[in-house]
Amino acid sequence: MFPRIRLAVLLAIAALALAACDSSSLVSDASIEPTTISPNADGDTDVASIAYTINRPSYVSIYFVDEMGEKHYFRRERRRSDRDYNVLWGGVIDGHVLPDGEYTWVIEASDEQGNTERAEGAITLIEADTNAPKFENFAVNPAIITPNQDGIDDRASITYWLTKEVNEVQVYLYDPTDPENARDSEIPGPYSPTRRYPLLEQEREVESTEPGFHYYDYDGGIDLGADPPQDGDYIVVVEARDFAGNHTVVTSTLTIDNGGKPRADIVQGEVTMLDPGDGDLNIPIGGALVFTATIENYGNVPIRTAGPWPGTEYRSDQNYNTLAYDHGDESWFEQSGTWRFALNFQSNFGQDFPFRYAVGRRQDLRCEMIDGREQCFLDPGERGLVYGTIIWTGVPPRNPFRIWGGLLHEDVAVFNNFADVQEIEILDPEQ
Ligand SMILES: [Ca+2]
Ligand SMILES: [Ca+2]
Ligand SMILES: [Ca+2]
Repeated sequence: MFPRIRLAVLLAIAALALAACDSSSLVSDASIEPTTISPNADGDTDVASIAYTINRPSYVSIYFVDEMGEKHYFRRERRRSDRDYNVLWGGVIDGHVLPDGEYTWVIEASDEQGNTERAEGAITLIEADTNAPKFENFAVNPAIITPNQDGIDDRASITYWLTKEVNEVQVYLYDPTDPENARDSEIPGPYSPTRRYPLLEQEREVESTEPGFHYYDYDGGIDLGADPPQDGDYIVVVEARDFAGNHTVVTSTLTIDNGGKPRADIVQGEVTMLDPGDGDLNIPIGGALVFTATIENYGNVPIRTAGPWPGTEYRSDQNYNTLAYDHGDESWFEQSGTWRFALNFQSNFGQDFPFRYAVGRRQDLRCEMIDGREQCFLDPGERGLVYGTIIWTGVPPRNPFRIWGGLLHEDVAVFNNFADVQEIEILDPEQ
């Protein structure tokens, strides 16, 4: 008797449960508030609050149907567990504010069995700011850079005119072949790479978010001491989002080649100097000081150099600039990014490091024509031999005096300054 009653009760409960299940909707209590919004970032009814309840685990889409019947998806088939939801919507779909008009909002839920239910209502958009920011005259120049501080194509300029004030601007490079940047198909909306190389705008009066002309000077970060991104093809991205939520992206390409921090030294810091007449460091007026040194490129990128060439003779009243004039060779003047070995001395009241030389003989270097000019490089791992002669035409104000070597990276740094300091004396036979 008892078991039979129990079975009947159980069956009744099961039937009730099934009935309840069938009759309870997937989505309930859906609403949007307010039903008119003005998405223009003026702080007044810019966003609507969308509330709804999911009663069984479902895939939920939220979209807006315009007067032409076109669907604009805000959420698409997102997996949702059973609970209450509340989300804000400011009129933005895929980075663009929808234009003014009457829309039908739809919240659509589908369960695992393929049952689909909808809740819907009306929302009106007025005074919508659909004026997306624009980057006019966006340009990346040149398209290939060699960020290695040799003064040739070390930097790219990225320029554009921003048409309106925005909330946020981002400018960055990314490597499209980097697995870290693989597109996640689960994440909707604009592609957003994970590993970025952000660019900083030059300091200037106009903030990056203000309308007007903007200029980024990109050197791979090398002047700040960072190693540039490894050689390869990169995508340059500039993106902005205005206060209403309009999002604009422009892209271009930039190739990095031979990028890296140049590194070179005077080998063992050694500079051999002597009076070739008798091998000491006492030099009669009109006599010579000869020197030799070896330079090694121990970095990963070529270093650029220029004459005067090893073997060049300087008078002590000359310097590399006067020699450049005398020889009519403008590559001998100071040049940004050029490496030269040089001698400097105490009480030298002229040009700093007046006696400059290429960091090797021609046979130590690789020379090629670039933009119509011959350029010479000491390649990574190579050594260059430097030697030369200084004829002392007079007695310096300080005598005896110290003289030493240095490795100049012109307009960047002096390396190995005070290498092998030695004291020499100029002898005046009249005294
Ligand atoms: Ca508003
Ligand atoms: Ca370069
Ligand atoms: Ca001597």
